[in-house]
Amino acid sequence: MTLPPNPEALLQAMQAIVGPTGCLSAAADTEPFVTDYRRIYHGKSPLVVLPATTEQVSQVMAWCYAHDVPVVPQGGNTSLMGGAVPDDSGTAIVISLKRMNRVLAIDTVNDTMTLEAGVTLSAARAAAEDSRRLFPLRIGSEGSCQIGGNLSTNAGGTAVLRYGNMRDLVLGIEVVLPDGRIFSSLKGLRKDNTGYDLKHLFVGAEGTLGIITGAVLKLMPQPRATSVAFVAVQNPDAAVKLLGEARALSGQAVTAFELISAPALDLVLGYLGDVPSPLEGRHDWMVLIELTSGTDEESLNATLMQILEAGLEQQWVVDAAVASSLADVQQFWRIREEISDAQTRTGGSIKCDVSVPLSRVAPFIEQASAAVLALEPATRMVIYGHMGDGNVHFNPLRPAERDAKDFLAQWYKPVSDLVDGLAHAENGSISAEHGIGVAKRDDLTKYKSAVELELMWQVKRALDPKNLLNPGRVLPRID
Ligand code: S2G
Ligand code: ZN
Repeated sequence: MTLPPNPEALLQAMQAIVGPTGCLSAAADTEPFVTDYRRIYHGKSPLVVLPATTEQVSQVMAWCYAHDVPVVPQGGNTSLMGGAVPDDSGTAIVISLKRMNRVLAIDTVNDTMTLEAGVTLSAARAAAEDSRRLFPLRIGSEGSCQIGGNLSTNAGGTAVLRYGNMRDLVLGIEVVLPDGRIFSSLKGLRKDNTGYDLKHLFVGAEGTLGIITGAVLKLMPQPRATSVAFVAVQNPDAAVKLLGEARALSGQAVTAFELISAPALDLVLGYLGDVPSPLEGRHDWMVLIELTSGTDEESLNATLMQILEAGLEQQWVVDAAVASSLADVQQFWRIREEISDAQTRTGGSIKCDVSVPLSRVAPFIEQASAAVLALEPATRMVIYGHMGDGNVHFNPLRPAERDAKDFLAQWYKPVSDLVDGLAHAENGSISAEHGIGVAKRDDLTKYKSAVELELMWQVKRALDPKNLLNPGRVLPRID
C-alpha cells in the first residue's frame, strides 16, 4: 500500500489534469459538496475535483488508484441516504460531474438522447421536449439532480407506473472504472444480446463500482392528452381497487397514481401556505391520478370520468376534483411534489421508503400505522407516494409539539426498524427507490441473504479491489 499523497502533491496532480478552476480546496468552497441534501451527513474532503471530460475523469481516477486515494463520485448531491458525500475521515476526494453537462445528441428516429452525466434531469427533460419527445423520469429534485446520479441510484419517481425506473430508461452507458479504464457502450440499441449486460452493474450501484460519465437514454412519444384528478377515497384498499379499475378501463393510460394521507396533505398545505385543498372537507385518504395518451383530450377526460363514476358506484371514491386547466394540473402536482420539502422544513421525519406487493399495500399501511401509533399516539402519519408501484413513503412525522431532534433521537431507529421489519415480512423492500447510501447500509445484513451479500462483495472486489470508490456506502461489512 503506497502512502496517501500529501495534500500539496494531490492538489498539484489534480490541477495538472483538470486545471486550477477544476479544483476546490477552501472549506467554504467544498462545504456544499461534503454536506448532504438534508444536512444530516457532514463529511470532510481535502479536495473537490470538477473534471470537464471523461478523459479527465479517467486520468484523475488512474492517479487516485495509483496513490490509494478514495474517491466519492457526486452528481446533484440530492441523495437522501448519505450516499453522495464523503465520510468525516478527510481522506477521500469528491469528483463532481457538474461540469460535464452537455446533451450530446438527440436522435428522433431512434428515439434516443445521448448526454453527459452532469446534465440535470430538468435540462434533459427540456431537451427532449424541444425535440417533441418525452424523457419520462419525474422526481421532485429534477432541478438539481443529474442524470449520472439518477442512474447511479436507479431513480424512480412519479411516472414509474407507466415508464419504469431509470434502469428501464437507459440503453447505453459510459463509466470510468476505479483504475481509470473507460467502459463505453453508447450505441443506443434496443436489442443487443452480446454477453453480460454490463451497464446494469453500474445502474443502482451508487458510485461504488464505477463513475458514470455518459449515457444513452430512451425517448418516448409526447402524450397528446393529459387528464388529472385529485380523488378522496375510502381507504388504501379502496385506492388499490380504484387503480385496478382505472387500468381495466384505460389500459396503459394510467401514468401516475399517488396516494396521499390526510396528515401529508395538511403538512404540505401548511408549508405552501397559499394553496387551497383541491377537495371540499377533510378526507383521510386521497389519490392523485394522472392519465396520459396519444388520443384527444376529450376522450381521455371521458375515460377519467368513467373511472371516477365506477369508483363512486363501488363506494371506493368519496369525492373528486378533476383538473379543468393546465393550472389545475400544475397545482395538483405541486401539492404532491412539495410534500418532501415540507417534511424537510418541518424536521422530525422518519423516512421509510418501502415497497410491498400491491396486494399487500393496504394491510401493510394498516399494520404499520397501528404499530407506530401504539408507540407515540400523536405521531403524524405522513404516508404518500407511488402506490401503483407498491412503493409508499411511510414517513411518520414528529407531533407538532415535539422537538424534531428529541423525536428522532427517541424514535428514528425503533420506528424505522419496526416499519422495515413489517415491509420485509410482506416480502417487501426496505428501500424502494432512494437506495442504501450509508443510512441503510447496516440494515442490509438483516434483510439480504448471506449469498446476496457475498455476491455483492465479489462484484465489488472484482471491479474495485482497493475499495476506493465510495467506500463505506451500500455494502455492510460481512467479514
Ligand atoms: C417523493 C421524495 C423523498 C421523500 O416525494 O416521491 O421520493 O421521501 C420522495 O421525502
Ligand atoms: Zn418517491
